[in-house]
Amino acid sequence: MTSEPISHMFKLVALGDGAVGKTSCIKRFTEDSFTENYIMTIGTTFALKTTDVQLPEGNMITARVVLWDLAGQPTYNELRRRYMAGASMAIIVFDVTRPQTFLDLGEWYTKFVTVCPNAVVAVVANKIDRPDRLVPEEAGAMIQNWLDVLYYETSAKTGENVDHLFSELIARAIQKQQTIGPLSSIQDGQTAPPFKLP
Ligand SMILES: Nc1nc2c(ncn2[C@@H]2O[C@H](COP(=O)(O)OP(=O)(O)OP(=O)(O)O)[C@@H](O)[C@H]2O)c(=O)[nH]1
Ligand SMILES: [Mg+2]
Repeated sequence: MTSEPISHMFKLVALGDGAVGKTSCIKRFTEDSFTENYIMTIGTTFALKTTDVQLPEGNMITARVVLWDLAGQPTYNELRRRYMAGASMAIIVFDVTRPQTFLDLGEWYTKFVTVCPNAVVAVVANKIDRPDRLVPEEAGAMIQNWLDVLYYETSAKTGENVDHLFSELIARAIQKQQTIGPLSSIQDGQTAPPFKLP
C-alpha cells in the first residue's frame, strides 16, 4: 500500500430541496458536528476537507475536496446552475420524512447532469434517525434502477453512514478521473441522457 502526495483536487456540490440536510451532512463530514436549529443557507457557502481515500486496488490517495453548499430554496436557481459547473461529484439529498423531496430528485439530477455529464452522483436519503420516516428503503433501489447514481442512507444527526458516503464518492471520482482524464476538461453545457440507457 502506498500513499501519494496530495495531487487530487475535487469540487463537490450539494443539491436537493430546502431543509433536507445538505449543510448538516457537509458539517458532519468536515467538522463532525450537528446543529438542531435550522439556519437556511443564503446563496452559497463552501468548506474544504482533506481526506485519505482508499482505492479498490489498495492504494491510499490524499484528496482535497471543495464542498459547495448551495441553498435549496428555489430563489437561487440561476446561481446554482453557475456553481455546478466544473463539479466532479454531487450529492443530491432528500429528507425521508418528506416524500415531496424524494419526488423532486429527478429534477435535481437532470439539472446537474446537463451541466456536469461525467460527474459521479450520489443520492442521499437523510434523516433516517427520525421515527416518522415516510419514504421507505425500497425507494432507493428504484432510484438506482432509474438513474446512474450511488445511493446512501444517512443521518447527519447521529453521523450514521456520512463518512462512508463521502469516502466512496471521492474514491469513485478518482477512479473516473483515472479512466477518462480530468473531469474539469469537459466542457460545460455538454449534454448526456439524464436516464440510464437500456
Ligand atoms: N433528525 C435529523 N434532523 C436533521 C438531519 N439532518 C438535518 N437535520 C435538521 O434539518 C434541518 C435542516 O437542515 P440543513 O442542513 O440546514 O438543511 P439544508 O438542506 O442545508 O437547507 P437549505 O440551506 O435551506 O437548503 C435542521 O434543523 C437540521 O438540524 C438528520 O439527519 N436528522
Ligand atoms: Mg443549507
